[in-house]
Amino acid sequence: MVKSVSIVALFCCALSTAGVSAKEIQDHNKMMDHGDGHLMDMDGGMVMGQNTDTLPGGCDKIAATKEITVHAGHKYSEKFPGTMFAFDQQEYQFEPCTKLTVNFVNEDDIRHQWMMHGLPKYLYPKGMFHLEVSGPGKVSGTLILPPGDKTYLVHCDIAQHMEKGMKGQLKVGKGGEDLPSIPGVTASIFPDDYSGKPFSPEEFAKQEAEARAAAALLAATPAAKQADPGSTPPADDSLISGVGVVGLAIGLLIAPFLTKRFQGMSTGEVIATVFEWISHGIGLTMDFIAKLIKMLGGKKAIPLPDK
Ligand SMILES: [Cu+2]
Repeated sequence: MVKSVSIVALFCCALSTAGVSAKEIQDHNKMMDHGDGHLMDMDGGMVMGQNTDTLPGGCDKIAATKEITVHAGHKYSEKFPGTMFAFDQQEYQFEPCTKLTVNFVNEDDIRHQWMMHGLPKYLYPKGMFHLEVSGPGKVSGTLILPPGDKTYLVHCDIAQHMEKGMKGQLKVGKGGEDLPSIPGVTASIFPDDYSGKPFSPEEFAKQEAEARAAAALLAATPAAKQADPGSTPPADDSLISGVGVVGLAIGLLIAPFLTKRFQGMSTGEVIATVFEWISHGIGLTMDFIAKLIKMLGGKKAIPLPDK
């Protein structure tokens, strides 16, 4: 009797161990479509910014159709000392205007995301394409990559997951400038310090100032070369009026920003972005005018009746 009980106990024990070691990946393939490329289910699966058919401005046709599977989990961080989370791949490259399907597999018992930033906002809400799974599971989404050579950040936006290694870069065409601190791909702006010296705020501030100055120099260099000639008045003294000087100053101030903002964009995308700004500006002005009228009108809100 004792023997048979112990055999049953052993059998149950073996079964439960197998259940723990073999992680089941739930396929989130029955999500509800909320419209605007947003799909969700009740089990923590989510897709945002899905676009299967609208061509981004500047794309004549879908250049290629690709499908990748991205794995995310703690175990992929093991090859990068000092990290906790990672994707199985840190760099991707595709032809501009590629229709890309991403199968995102989360292998951890926590929430992870594969979020792509910097996409054109007229097509992707907040410029994002976003896949998310809570716990071990798989979710799939599709987008159409914009034209132009640009490097996009992909990361997990759960607090500290990117800082702890879950990030990568996706290059469209030749890509743009490399992003910093992509595990195994690029150097960190602020390298980890294992020297054992006590933390010095002055030393840190100095390093940070140096890094910022270097970044500003990098951003300003192409801007100076490519600065819009229209913003520079001709070298005729009589034309340098107060307005001219102010205009020049504003032009010089915003030139690096504009150059950086429009880098790698097609004419269509630049126009779409400028229109987005103008419509936003008009909206703000209208709001302001409405508030002003309300204020000048002096009509107070009708008070709630006393109980
Ligand atoms: Cu994560």
